[in-house]
Amino acid sequence: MKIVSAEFVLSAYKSSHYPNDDLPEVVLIGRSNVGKSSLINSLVNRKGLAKTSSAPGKTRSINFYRINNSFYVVDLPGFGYANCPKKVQQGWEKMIEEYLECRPNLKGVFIILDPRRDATDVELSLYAWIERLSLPVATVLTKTDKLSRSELARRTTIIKQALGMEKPVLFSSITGVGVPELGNRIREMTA
Ligand SMILES: Nc1nc2c(ncn2[C@@H]2O[C@H](COP(=O)(O)OP(=O)(O)OP(=O)(O)O)[C@@H](O)[C@H]2O)c(=O)[nH]1
Ligand SMILES: [Mg+2]
Repeated sequence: MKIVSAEFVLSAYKSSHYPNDDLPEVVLIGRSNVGKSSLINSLVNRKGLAKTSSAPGKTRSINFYRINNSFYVVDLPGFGYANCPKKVQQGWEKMIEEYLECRPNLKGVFIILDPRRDATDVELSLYAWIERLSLPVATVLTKTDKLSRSELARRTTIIKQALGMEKPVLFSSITGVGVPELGNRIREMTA
């Protein structure tokens, strides 16, 4: 996909704040620090468009990025951030739930995983939930630059089996591997 334009549009904390237009959206969901915001920057080749941090819990609102004036990529706060006060995490969960369940523009979900970590019950229930909502779903394994080729193949098989998913997109924000495939998957979902 050729990126002609990419812009941050707004941050939302509830549905009344979401963009008021009919463009299709895809959303990124995954653990805190897994690389969701970095993935947006790589996709559009713009360092710093989405704010990233080595400390988990950087993204705290639902952030809408409009690409090529034809679709949105939506960045969510990560879940499972250990040092996060319970009340704050519960607030994020409510926010994410409201978005996933009540957004007609939403055309597909990308679940982002770090292949070095096993998928947990949280990811499993996320898959089940998205299936219940009848939303198309794809998986992205990010930070693949951190693993050797053989280790990545081994870990990919384990995670695929645990989640029973289709072929994941193997991605790295550092090397740019997976950017074209991610673009293709987004285009399929938003077409
Ligand atoms: N080596 C490597 N590091 C990455 C990659 N993607 C992200 N990172 C690093 O991982 C850290 C977290 O990245 P973010 O993009 O902020 O992660 P996030 O999922 O948006 O985190 P939250 O906003 O807290 O949910 C940063 O230090 C990034 O530089 C990658 O593909 N490879
Ligand atoms: Mg983030």
